[in-house]
Amino acid sequence: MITLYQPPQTFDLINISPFCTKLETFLRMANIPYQCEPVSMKTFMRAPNGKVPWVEVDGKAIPDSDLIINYLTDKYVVTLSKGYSEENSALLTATQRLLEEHLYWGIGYFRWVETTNWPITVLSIFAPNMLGKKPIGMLMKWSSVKQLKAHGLGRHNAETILTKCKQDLDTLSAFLGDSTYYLGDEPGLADCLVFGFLDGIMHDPTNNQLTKAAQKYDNLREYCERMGSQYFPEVYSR
Ligand SMILES: N[C@@H](CCC(=O)N[C@@H](CS)C(=O)NCC(=O)O)C(=O)O
Repeated sequence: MITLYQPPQTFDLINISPFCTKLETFLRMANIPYQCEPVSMKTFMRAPNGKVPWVEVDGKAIPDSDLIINYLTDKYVVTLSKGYSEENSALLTATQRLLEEHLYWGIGYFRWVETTNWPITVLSIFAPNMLGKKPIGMLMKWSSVKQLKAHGLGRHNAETILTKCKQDLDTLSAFLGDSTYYLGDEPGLADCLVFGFLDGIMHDPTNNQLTKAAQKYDNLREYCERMGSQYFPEVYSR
């Protein structure tokens, strides 16, 4: 059985980490059995790259949502990306870079920096009964500010960052159009990715400016509800 190490499900979010939601959506879409292990400070020491998610499978610890998906795709002969044309595969890569290398940092900025609600983000990361959340949370906020500055996006003001993030949302919305799924009529790997990020933005417990901006895109909001109801009914039937 695969053990998936990630933050626990909290509030209305599937997971505070979009990479974890992406991976868990993949596991469910591909019908791969797994068990979740909510990450604690003790287990986090075992994270191979110092990041979530990671999995233990076949006696190995594997980090990185993409590496894990590739490993499991080979192991279980998953066909979720097999039907994509060359053009759609290219679109998937471009969308992945947009989400993981740009919009992700916007999510972080509005969760940790722009809002006074950032302690709520801390509550979404750890199990409710975990001790020492406050100092660890402050350390995580400090680290997020530092990483955002290093990335570069965090050097702009909130208005500019929001404008840049809205360009990403415009792009996702235009690609999705009125399709049921991101790259066609059938659910596929691209949906694990896009849904992972949209759930994190739409249901961010800090209800920040980016969340409010995203909720104005009817097709993205409806897509998120559709995917959530299909793959995470226990969270979306709230
Ligand atoms: N490329 C990795 C990215 C994972 C990642 O950035 N995880 C974040 C949470 S969303 C993390 O663990 N950050 C902790 C840190 O940077 O200290 C993947 O696809 O899994």
